[in-house]
Amino acid sequence: MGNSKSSAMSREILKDLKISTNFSEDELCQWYENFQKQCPSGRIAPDDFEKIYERFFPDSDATTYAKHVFRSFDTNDDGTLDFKEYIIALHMTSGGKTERKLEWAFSLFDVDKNGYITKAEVSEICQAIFKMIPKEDQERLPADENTPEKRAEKLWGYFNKKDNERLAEGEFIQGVMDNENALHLIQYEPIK
Ligand SMILES: [Ca+2]
Ligand SMILES: [Ca+2]
Repeated sequence: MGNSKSSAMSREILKDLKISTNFSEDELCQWYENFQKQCPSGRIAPDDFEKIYERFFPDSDATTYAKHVFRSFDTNDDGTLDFKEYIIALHMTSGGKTERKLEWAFSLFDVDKNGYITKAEVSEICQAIFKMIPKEDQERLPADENTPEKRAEKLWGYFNKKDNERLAEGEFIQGVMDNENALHLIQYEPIK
């Protein structure tokens, strides 16, 4: 910071990202260029992030969900997203690997970042996800999934835990992999 070289990506970060994401150097440089253009300060603030979500999901209330997604991407907890966090986020949420997406989903549900998911955290994220579903789609949901409370109850049920127990990452991933229905409950996309 305070250095005019801020427009170039450091070799260290480039090397780091190549290893952790398998994106090519060309891809990373292209993304970096776009990132710099859209975000000259080099940091995405929570407000900017929420605006992006609002633009993408005009028919739903995306703010709460956007806040949680932001928190899950802000791995160093400094209240902004830098280029590295942005690319890791892109890597985790796009592309094919289900397990990688589930690792991210775990961090989304682990609201207080203590490495475990509680039933209260499941409820909180189910509320946020529910608001992402457009009103008319909400009305078409199955009777046992048409409120955030019912969805949280149903999702928690797949993990075979008591209400006061907590879920580790491996248990969360396994539970979702074993139950196709759990997979759709952790997302906001309309079903089929
Ligand atoms: Ca950060
Ligand atoms: Ca937690």
